Amino acid sequence: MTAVLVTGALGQIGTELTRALRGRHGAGHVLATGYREAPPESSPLSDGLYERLDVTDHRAVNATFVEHDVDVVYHLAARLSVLSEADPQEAWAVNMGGLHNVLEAARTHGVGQVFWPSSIAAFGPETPSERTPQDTLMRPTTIYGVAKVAGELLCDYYCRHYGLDVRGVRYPGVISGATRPTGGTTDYAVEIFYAAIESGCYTCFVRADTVLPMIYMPDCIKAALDLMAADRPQLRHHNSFNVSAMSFSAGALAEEIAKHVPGFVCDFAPDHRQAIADSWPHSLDDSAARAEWGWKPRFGLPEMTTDMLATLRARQQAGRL
Ligand code: AKB
Repeated sequence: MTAVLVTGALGQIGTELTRALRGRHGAGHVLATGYREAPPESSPLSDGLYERLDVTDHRAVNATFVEHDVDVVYHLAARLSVLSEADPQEAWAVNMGGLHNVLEAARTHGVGQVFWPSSIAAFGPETPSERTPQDTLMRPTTIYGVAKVAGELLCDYYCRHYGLDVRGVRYPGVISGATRPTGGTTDYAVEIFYAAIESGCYTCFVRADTVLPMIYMPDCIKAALDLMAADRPQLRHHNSFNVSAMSFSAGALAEEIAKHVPGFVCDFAPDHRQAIADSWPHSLDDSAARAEWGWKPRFGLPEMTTDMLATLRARQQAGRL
């Protein structure tokens, strides 16, 4: 019997969240699903159940819930911001259509809990950009952000109208050393580490003074698991908590890496992704998450940088970078 379903399990967050969930519940109780036929043989997910699942196909989503007796869902399948801008129609189908299919299946099959991540992309250029409040003006300008705001409202509706226990956080850019992100604006904050290790130089696609909120993967996973474990009556917001861990400019990140990688050189050649980055906040006020379910991150810029470089160097030495 499977109790926990993860969609988008082969993605940056999905890979590590699935591993954490399997550590807690046992590999046989966590079904990893993704758009690909199967995880690569080297994937850390090859130790447990995996099925192909297209979240835009509502019949397939329903069949998965029935067949595996799903009780808890972590719905991560999505196109990130840059890929979404390249094909807004497909992005809407996957990001909104997929969420709607999962919420409907959860409602009709009496699922206990759903986790769905929103993002800093839910905010827009008119949002206060320093210590962005939990409840504030949104008005994003990307299709990815529009789907995040609509998704937050849809989750609120399912929570209020059907009593479905849907929870989620607004993730900042996520930095991690196991699976590379694809198609996101904050990908530079991950690519820069690989480049530092592999070649000692990087050309960053946003300006040096671009400041964005970021979170390291262990804190990203902790946020999801802590929120899902919180007592429901304590939650006032449910599905769109700001979570903050660190905020830094691309230039400051390059300088921090250079402390560990002598001679590291970073150039800056902003492209079309700069406009997306400029529409997002610099830092978040996460006092609601701290007050309602005890959110507290462990990693700041120096700790994250040290850990990322150690992780990637270990992978490089093992020939698995
Ligand atoms: C992206 O850059 O698209 C994502 C996000 C901030 O949601 N990492």
